[in-house]
Amino acid sequence: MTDHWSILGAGALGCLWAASLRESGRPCTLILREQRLQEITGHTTHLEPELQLVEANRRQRFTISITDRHHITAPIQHLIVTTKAKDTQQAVHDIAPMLTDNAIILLLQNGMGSQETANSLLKKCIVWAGTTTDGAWKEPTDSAYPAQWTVHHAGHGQTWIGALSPEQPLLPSSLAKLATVKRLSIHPCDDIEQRLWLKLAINGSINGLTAIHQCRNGELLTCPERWQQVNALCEETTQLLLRLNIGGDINLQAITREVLQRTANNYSSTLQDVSNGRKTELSFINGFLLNKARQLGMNLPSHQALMEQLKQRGIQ
Ligand code: KPL
Repeated sequence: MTDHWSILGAGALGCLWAASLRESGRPCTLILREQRLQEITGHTTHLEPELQLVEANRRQRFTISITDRHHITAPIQHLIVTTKAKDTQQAVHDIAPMLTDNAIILLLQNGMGSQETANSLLKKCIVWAGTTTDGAWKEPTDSAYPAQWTVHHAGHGQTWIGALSPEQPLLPSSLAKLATVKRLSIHPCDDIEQRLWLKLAINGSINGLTAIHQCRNGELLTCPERWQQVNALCEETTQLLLRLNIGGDINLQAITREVLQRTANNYSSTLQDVSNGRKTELSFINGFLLNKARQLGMNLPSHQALMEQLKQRGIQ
C-alpha cells in the first residue's frame, strides 16, 4: 500500500516535498495553520487546491489535499515536519494528539535545538531528522487564488536523513521508500547529528552576514571584507567543533567557500525571512553555537558581535 504522508508546514520546503511526492504519484496532505485554511475556505466554495512546481521553464500542476489540525479525519501515521525551527515546538505539540503510536516522523528544520525539543514531545513515535541542500522558494500567495501555491525548485541538492535516538537506528520501510521519490535525492545515514552540525556550522558563517549586508550568498565571497568576516566566523566555529569532538578534521572555510560558490545567486533563507518580515532562525543557528560555547566556558566574539549587530538592526 502507498504511504500517505502528511506535511506540517507549507513554506518553500514543505511545498517542494509535497510537489515532489505528487510528481512521483504519491498521495500527501498539506497541514496548514487554522487561520490559513479559514481564509481559503471562507474565500471560495469550490475548493480545488493546486500546487505548482516550477523548475527552469517547466511548470507542473498538482492537485493537493489540504487540512488543518482541527479537520484531520484519520490518525496520522507518516508526518514530515517542515515548519521553521522557531515554530516547531508549538506545531509538534499541537499535532501530537493526532499521531498514531509508532508514527513515523521526519523533522526537516534548519539549525539545531528544535529537533531535540520535538523529539522529547514525540515519545511514542519513531523520529528521524533530516538536513538538505535543496534550494527552493515560494511565490507569495495571490489573494485571488488563495488555494494555489507556487514553489520554485531553484537548485537540486542532497538530503540526509537519520534516526534521532540511538535506540531507533533501523530504517523504517516508509522512509526507505522516500528514497525513490524522483526529484529529491534522499540518503539514509547513521551520523545525522554530525551532518546537522556541519550544516549548522556552514549556515552560521553565511546566513546572518547575508542579512547584515542584504546580499546574495556569492557576494560574501567576492567582497574581501565580507569574506574576512566569513573566515572569522568559520574559525571560531571550528574551535567549538574541535572542543566537542565533532566533524573530525574538516576544513570549514573550504566547505563554506564551496557552498558560497554553488549557491552564489541565492538569497539565504535568513535574508528571505528578513525581506518577508518573518522572524529568522538565527537563534537556532548562531544562538545555538553561542549557547554551546557558553556551556563550555568558550567565547565566540565574532558570532557574539554578529548577533548584536543583527539585534541593533531589529533582526531577530
Ligand atoms: O542553507 C542555506 C540557507 O540559505 O539557509 C545556504 C547554504 C546558505 C544556502 O542559501
